[in-house]
Order: sequence, then structure tokens, then C-alpha cells
Amino acid sequence: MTNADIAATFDHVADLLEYQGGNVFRVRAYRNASRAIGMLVEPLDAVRRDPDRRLTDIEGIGADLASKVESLLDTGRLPLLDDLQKQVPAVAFDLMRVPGLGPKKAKALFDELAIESLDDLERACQEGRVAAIKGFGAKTQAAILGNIAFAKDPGNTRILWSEADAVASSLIDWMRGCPEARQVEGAGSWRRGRETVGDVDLVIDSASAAAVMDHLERWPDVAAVMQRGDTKTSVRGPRNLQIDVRVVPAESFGAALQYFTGSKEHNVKLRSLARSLGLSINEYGVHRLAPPDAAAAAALAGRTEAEVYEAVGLRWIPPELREGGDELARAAAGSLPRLIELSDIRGDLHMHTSATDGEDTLADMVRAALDRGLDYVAITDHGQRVTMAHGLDRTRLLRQWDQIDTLNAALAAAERPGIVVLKGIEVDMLERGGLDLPDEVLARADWVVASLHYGQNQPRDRITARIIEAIENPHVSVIGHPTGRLINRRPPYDVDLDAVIEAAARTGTCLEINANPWRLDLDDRHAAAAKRAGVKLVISTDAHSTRGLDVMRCGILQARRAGLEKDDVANTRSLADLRRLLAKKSASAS
Ligand code: DGT
Ligand code: CA
Ligand code: CA
Ligand code: ZN
Repeated sequence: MTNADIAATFDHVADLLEYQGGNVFRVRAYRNASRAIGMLVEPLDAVRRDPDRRLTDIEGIGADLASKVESLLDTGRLPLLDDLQKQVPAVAFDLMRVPGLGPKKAKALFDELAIESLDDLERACQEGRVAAIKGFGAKTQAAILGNIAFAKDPGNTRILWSEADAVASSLIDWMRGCPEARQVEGAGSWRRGRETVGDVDLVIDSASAAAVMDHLERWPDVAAVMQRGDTKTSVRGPRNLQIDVRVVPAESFGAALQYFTGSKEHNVKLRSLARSLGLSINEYGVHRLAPPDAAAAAALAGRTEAEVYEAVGLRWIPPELREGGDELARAAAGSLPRLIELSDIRGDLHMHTSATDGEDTLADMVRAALDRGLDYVAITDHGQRVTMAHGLDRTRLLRQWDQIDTLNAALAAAERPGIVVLKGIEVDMLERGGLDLPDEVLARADWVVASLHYGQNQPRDRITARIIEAIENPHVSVIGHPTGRLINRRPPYDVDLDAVIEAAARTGTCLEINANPWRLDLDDRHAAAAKRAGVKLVISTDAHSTRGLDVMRCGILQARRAGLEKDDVANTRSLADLRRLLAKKSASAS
């Protein structure tokens, strides 16, 4: 089990204990342990095996939890969780997937109304029975009703790309250690960099499929072998994730990789293009549809993906673009975009420190950014409206900026090429309009992120007006996570993004692609629309710890799926060029 699995297991235990009305301290202990483990850099197993350390050295892990961690590491099971799962009705798990329904409310619904399904819940809301429960009311009922469709959508139960990536990457490493495997590549939605992944697909080039399948079954993370065949085996791995492995000969490897990368829509279009050329294309290779003789029946292509595309007159298409849009036409015309890459990124313009809800100090964040080769960062702690995060008021913000001055002076004096720290802030767009810090303060910032964290249930015209007002503020550099959605957890707020994009283009304000794997907004479709309108995107980690800086690659994938090139993204520029871009906005606004 990975750290993420164990963290998720403890969180699950906390939910179930809370559902049962368990002791609040016990619930909190599991939540804290889950959080601590989720933040841990090394695998728990490594900590356990280190003779100089103990699991109980980890904050929040006492003797009891340490023994539970060991049980999970050794057996992948936790008897306590098995017991709790038997005691809690199955419908509770569905109810808790409705955004806004925690364990306590879910239990009240089950106890008071004998709700047995999400359909039941929907009817109960429509009939006003939910509002009548103590502690609910009409407003809560309306919010629940609005979120049932979200919980019912099977698309919202898929696992995040970053979680699938942890599993896929470790399995690919393992399979590359198989002596009989000549080439091992991941395919499917994982390779296309989708926000979420249904199952993981691997394509392996080998002459001895049985040996490869044996090696797969020996992978320590296999929870169950679901189906073993001569060329395809499916196993269940960590996080209950299904993994499909196909073994093919070298002459079909490129064709199989192409086929199993998909998407289905892309493949359908590619097949029809091939047919129009008198060719057939499938997972074995490219062939003539009506070969005049045996020699002509041989495969025209199949060893590599590039030769498969070439056989139908196309350039190789990056997997992130294979969604069945206009990519085939662009590949034929030679006008595919040169997609942005992680190495193009020069700076990170959204991150938090321990001054608000971040875990690490200003100095630690800057050091970590320097280690990652960045040329500049903006420190953007929360403004004062975000009281939960101990947001900065004017005095504390100015004090932080003094620290940044001192830090920059020290960095400039150091010999090796350094990093520049920008004085930033993440201001909140207030419910009634306006921002939570005065313009006179914002005017002194190098970089201002404006985000909407409160009043997310306001009607579309209110939300849109709040965001456009922020965009029109000459000091605002970028709108942070412009839709507020949390994948699988919370739908976006109701906002007219076309109007937002139009205002951003008009004022020279950037829009963010938040690289946090739960957020990833703007998404591919809207980021592409922003690009078409001439808006510059900013890809930011919104890191709340030094480790959080590593999610940049998730933002890059989203940007690539949007077809963005280096020039479309402001933080690929040198600091001097970025400053010129910012100056343009202030000049046009004044
Ligand atoms: P997922 O797993 O739901 O996140 O999405 P994918 O795209 O990984 O889908 P999956 O695992 O069902 O299949 C992997 C790829 O295999 C898919 O993208 C295209 C190809 N494929 C699977 N079934 C079909 C099919 O019936 N027709 C065609 N043309 N391609 C298919
Ligand atoms: Ca898949
Ligand atoms: Ca699959
Ligand atoms: Zn933030």
C-alpha cells in the first residue's frame, strides 16, 4: 500500500466513525494521521525499515495507529475498517459523495427519512421532507438537490490523474525490470493526461507473453488477478484501480500503443481516414483493404506509432491532443501546435507559506523553488477575508514584503545564479464586490492573484460581475482557479466564462490554470477559448508546502490538452518580459 492508500484508508475510517457518532477525539486522530501521512515524502515502509526511526516519530502517529499502519503495509487490510463497513449501510457511501453531505448529515437522512438511494434522496428533496429535518432547512435542501446529479454522475467517481500516475509509474518501472519485456509503455487516458482515469492500460512488446504475465502477477501491489489471458491480463492494483496489460510482438507494438492510447473518438476518425485511403488500421498494424496478392497483404506499418500515422499521411500526434477534435486535420495540414513542456516554465506565481495556511516558511518555499530550477516565484498568501487560513491584513502583509526584500538582497549577494522573489498576494473577491485589501496596498505588489472563495452559491450574474470587477482592477494580475471546482468533490460555481475571457482579453489580465490535481481550472476547453481570445494563461501550483511545487506537471498536461504553446503561457517568460507584460495592463487601465 502506498502512503496515499493508507491516508485514504484512515480518512475513510474517520468518516465511518463520524457516521456512527463516534468519539470526536478518535475521529480527529484518524483525520490528523491521514493528513500527516499524506504529506510524508518517503514511503511509510521505508520509515518502518529504517533502524534509526520509528513510525511513532511521525506527528500524529501513536502506538495504536503505528500498529494499524503496519497491518496495512503487511496485509493491505484493516480489520477495523472491515468491521465499520459492515456496520454502516451501503447507501451512506453514496450519500457522502453528494457535495456538502458529511457523515453527520448523511446519518440524519438515513435515520429520519430511511433514504435508501440517491433517487430516494432526490424525491425527498422535491417533496420538501429534507428541509423539515432538524438542522437542514430549505437552503440546505436546495443545495443537496442541486448536487445529487453530481454524485450520480459515474464520471465523478474516477480517480485523479495524479493518483493513477503514482500507480502507473510504479508498475511501468516494475515491468521494465522484466527481462522478457522489450518495450513497456502506458496508454489510455493516463497517457492522454486526462483529469481523471477510469483504468490504467499498459502495452508491452515481448516474444514471451506468459513470462511477462508471470512478472506482472509478482508485482507486490497486485491486490487481485481479475482475468488472465494469453495476450491480455487485468489485475486490481492499489486504490482498487484496474490495470489492463496487453502483450504484443514488436511488429505490432506501435499499432497497439496507438490503438490502446485512444481516445475511442480519435481512433474512429483515424479508421475512417484510413478507409478513405484504401487502408485498414487496427491494433495489429496498417494493411491494404484489398491486397492484390499475398505480398501486398503484409503490414505497411505497425512497429512504431510514428510510422502508423505516417502510413495514413499524418504527422505523429501528441497523445494529449487525441480526443477526436480537429487534430487529424491539423496533423494533415502540418499545423499541429508545438505544445508547451514542463522545461519551458521559468517561474511559479501562486504559492502559500506558513504565514497563512501553508506548511513551510517563506525561506523554505523559495529554497525549494530554487532547487527546482525556477528563476522567480511569487509568494501569494491569502488576504484577510480568508479568516480560516489566518489571512494577512495590511500590517502583516507589509511585514512579509519586508522579509522578501531582505531575502532578495541575500539571494542577489549569493554567488550562484539565484531566484527572484516577487511580492504577491492572493486577494479575495468579496461577496458584496470589491477585494479584501485596499488598492493602495495592491499597487505596491509585484503580482496579485484574485480568487473567489466565498459566496460560491450566488447566482450567475453576481459571480460573473464580481470576477469582472476584479479583472478591471488595474492591480490584479491574474484570476486564480477561475471556476472553483474540485474534481469529484464540488462542481464549479455558476459563472459566464465567455464574459470573463472577454474581460481578461480587453484588460490584459491573465487567467490561471491551477495545477493542483483536484482543481485543474481553467480546463482544456476554456483554456483553449482563452488562447483564441488572446488571453495569456498562467500555470501555477498553488503550493501549500514545498512538495506542492511538484504538481506543475499536472498543470502542464492540462495546458497541452488545451493545445497551448510556450508563448501562450506568461510564466514561460523571463522575469523582465513578465514585467513588461504586467506593465501593459496597468498602462491600459490608467
Ligand atoms: P478510461 O480508462 O475510461 O479513463 O479511458 P480510456 O481512454 O483509457 O479507455 P479504455 O481503458 O476503455 O480503453 C483504452 C483505449 O483503447 C481507448 O482510449 C481506445 C481503445 N479502445 C478500447 N475500446 C475500443 C473500442 O471499442 N473501439 C475503439 N476504436 N477503440 C477502443
Ligand atoms: Ca483506460
Ligand atoms: Ca482499459
Ligand atoms: Zn491559493
